[in-house]
Amino acid sequence: METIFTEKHRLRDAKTELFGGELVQPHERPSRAEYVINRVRDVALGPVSDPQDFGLDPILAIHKPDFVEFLQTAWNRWSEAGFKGEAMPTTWVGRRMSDKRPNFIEGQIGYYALAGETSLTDGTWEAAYASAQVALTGADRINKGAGSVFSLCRPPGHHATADMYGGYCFLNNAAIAAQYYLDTGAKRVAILDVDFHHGNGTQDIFYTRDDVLFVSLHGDPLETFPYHLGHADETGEGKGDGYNVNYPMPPATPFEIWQSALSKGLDRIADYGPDVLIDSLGVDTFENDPISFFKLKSGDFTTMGADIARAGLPTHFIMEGGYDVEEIGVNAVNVLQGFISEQGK
Ligand code: SP5
Ligand code: ZN
Repeated sequence: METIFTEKHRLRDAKTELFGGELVQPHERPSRAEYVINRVRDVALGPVSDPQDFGLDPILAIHKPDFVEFLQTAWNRWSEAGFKGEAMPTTWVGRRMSDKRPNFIEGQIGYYALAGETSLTDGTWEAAYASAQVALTGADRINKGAGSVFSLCRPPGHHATADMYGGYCFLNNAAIAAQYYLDTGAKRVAILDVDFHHGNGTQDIFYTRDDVLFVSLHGDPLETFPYHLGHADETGEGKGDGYNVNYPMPPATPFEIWQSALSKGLDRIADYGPDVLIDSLGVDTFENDPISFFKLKSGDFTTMGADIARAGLPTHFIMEGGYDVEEIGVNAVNVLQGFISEQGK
């Protein structure tokens, strides 16, 4: 399997994450991608290629122009305003408040942030842009006939909505890739999100549409981030009714339970009959992940990959979360190796 990767991910190197009332080193840090690419190379998974540049248009097919311009300019406007630290929100659009966009950068951050842990910094836009190109280049490979591809995206994307950032995400790489498939001839795309956290951004982007099926397995949002979306009764709206499927699961969920939800999700995807399957691949379901509460073991990720391969679809793996530990490389690549060995059968 080919991996698409760029060192430009390093441009996203925030010093701060607001965590438990302290500013800590971010869990979403450059070493994550290094662990994964090193493992890809150690096991000789396949070639590693730089992304091509597909420009802004496929990004603007998902994200609102004012939001993209905000991401492009936020850091300079924040530092020019004289603030000393990294840029983070101190206000939100609370219930029954106005959705008028403020002029001053401090208010705009509150307007565009969906969570407060994700600091904006110099280089964040450049890294997020490059990460989206990594996803788009993977989509181009599938369009040219590859049976599978791994877009080693960093920063991740699935929490970003059309016009909000947060949860360590700025541009929704999986959504951008899905739209690109539709705009280049696909009729239906399925997104299977196996990150520990609910993919609220991806759900929101496609919630009223039937050309993208969104299936997510995640920690119950009553107990964990992103807290305010991801319940089982969110099934889509209008034309999208029935095309959003959530499997929230409680603390300490072991692989056996998780795998039975995966099996149901894969059945729904098979009924849908997509042209391509995107897998939002977070490995923060791991038992030792520092911010999550599922109990998957390293070997379970191999089984997961094999289960996904049995869907028999062109499959585009897009990296999402998974934190702090060296096993992130082993676990992510275990999914890909499990996929390949099942495909070879
Ligand atoms: C892409 C992705 O996985 N984003 C996750 C963003 C999570 N941000 C909030 C983290 C808050 C963690 N609280 C942990 C409590 C541990 N006991
Ligand atoms: Zn996650």
